[in-house]
Amino acid sequence: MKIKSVELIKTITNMADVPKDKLPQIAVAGRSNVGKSSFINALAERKIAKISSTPGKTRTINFYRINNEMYLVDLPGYGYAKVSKAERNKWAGFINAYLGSADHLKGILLLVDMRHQPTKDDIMMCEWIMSAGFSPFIAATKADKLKKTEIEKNHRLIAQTLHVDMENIIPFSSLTGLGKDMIIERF
Ligand SMILES: Nc1nc2c(ncn2[C@@H]2O[C@H](COP(=O)(O)OP(=O)(O)OP(=O)(O)O)[C@@H](O)[C@H]2O)c(=O)[nH]1
Ligand SMILES: [Mg+2]
Repeated sequence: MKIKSVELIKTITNMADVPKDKLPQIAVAGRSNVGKSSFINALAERKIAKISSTPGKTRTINFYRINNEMYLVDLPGYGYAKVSKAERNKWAGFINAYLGSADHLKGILLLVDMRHQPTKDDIMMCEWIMSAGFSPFIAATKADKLKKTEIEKNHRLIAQTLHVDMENIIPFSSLTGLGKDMIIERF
């Protein structure tokens, strides 16, 4: 797929507002601050999604339409400790409700931070994705912060930790665009 346009169509806080048209949806999931909104900006080649160095920036589910062909869905991040438990539970409930029931959800792209071993939350999310019948589709973000040898080492570590083949984990950088074309090809 060649990306010609990226438009923010809808920002929702309620399942009733999920777009009802038939376009397939691919959700972008991952820990808070891992780079989900930056990933969407890298695809759009402009700052369409709000990003922040403070975790917990995205607090709604945002639907970006690509070329009138599909939606990329920017989700709030999980695992952010600095919000109240009640608020965290509210987000988790909302994310789960969306992932568990979106009729047109075609895939889930899981983002993990390439610099570190995946967290317990990452492992849980990955297991959930596979148990829900989606194929593993993972991008390892912030690869620009690693040397080539570290990229290779961590690529293997992430694959082992998540029990996913290395070919389904794509080293990615929203700064350099590394991995972007490989990811788009799989949409
Ligand atoms: N060096 C580098 N920094 C990145 C990359 N991706 C994201 N960042 C930085 O990481 C921080 C968080 O990025 P966001 O895109 O807001 O992360 P998010 O996953 O949307 O976070 P929440 O909305 O809080 O869940 C920002 O300071 C980004 O500039 C990357 O590939 N390389
Ligand atoms: Mg975000």
